Amino acid sequence: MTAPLRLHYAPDNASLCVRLALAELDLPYDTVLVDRAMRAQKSANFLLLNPNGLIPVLETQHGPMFETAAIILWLAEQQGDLMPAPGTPERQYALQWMMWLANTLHPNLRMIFYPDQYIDGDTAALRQKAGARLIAHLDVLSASETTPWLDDEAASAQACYLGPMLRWAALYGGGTTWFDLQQWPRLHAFARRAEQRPATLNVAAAEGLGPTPFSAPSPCDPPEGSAL
Ligand SMILES: N[C@@H](CCC(=O)N[C@@H](CS)C(=O)NCC(=O)O)C(=O)O
Repeated sequence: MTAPLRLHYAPDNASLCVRLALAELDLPYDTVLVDRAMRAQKSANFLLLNPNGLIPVLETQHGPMFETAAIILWLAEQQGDLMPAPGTPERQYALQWMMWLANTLHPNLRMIFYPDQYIDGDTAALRQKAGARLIAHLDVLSASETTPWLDDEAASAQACYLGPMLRWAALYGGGTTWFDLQQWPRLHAFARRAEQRPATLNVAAAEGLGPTPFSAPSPCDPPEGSAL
């Protein structure tokens, strides 16, 4: 790594997934706060880094990179074992689930959090439909036999991505009681394991996520910036 990595982040935003990967890999990095209260993600300077106006961006020695899953996969190529080796059956399924997290679960959550970015007018029906779809997605994930990483002690790229999404689903999907992670014992056990990892404890402290950030999240209380 020739230049320091620089993560443009806001507390409890998608940058959290990248931060977890950086921490798991023990890679040094700097952070730059994106001030969401000022909509800094839509500022001219930020749009030069990510023309989509979305957090996160990771600046590498090659330039700024956006898209959470791509960044995590790129980091996994640099060092460590967040992804199985190329050519293995384990990698086939790890890639499958990374794309599912990025293309299915994450966009579904975005429709719940930002419905007005998807339709004009009354957004209640969209949020309700996306909420029901989220439940169905978690049913699929929980029942899968190609997800050994859900039951694994070890860190993985998928775990870095999923942990925060379970948190956001509970916190920002309509209050902490709109769904109960314990309805999926396997996902709940995953969340309990993931939130006790040293890397998660460090990142949770840095972003004020509380003691049970994935299994029983409370609103974040960050030392700087804001989640929304
Ligand atoms: N597909 C993008 C989505 C990122 C995303 O949704 N970021 C949110 C924060 S969690 C954001 O920037 N929201 C602000 C906005 O939509 O203006 C990725 O995976 O990086």
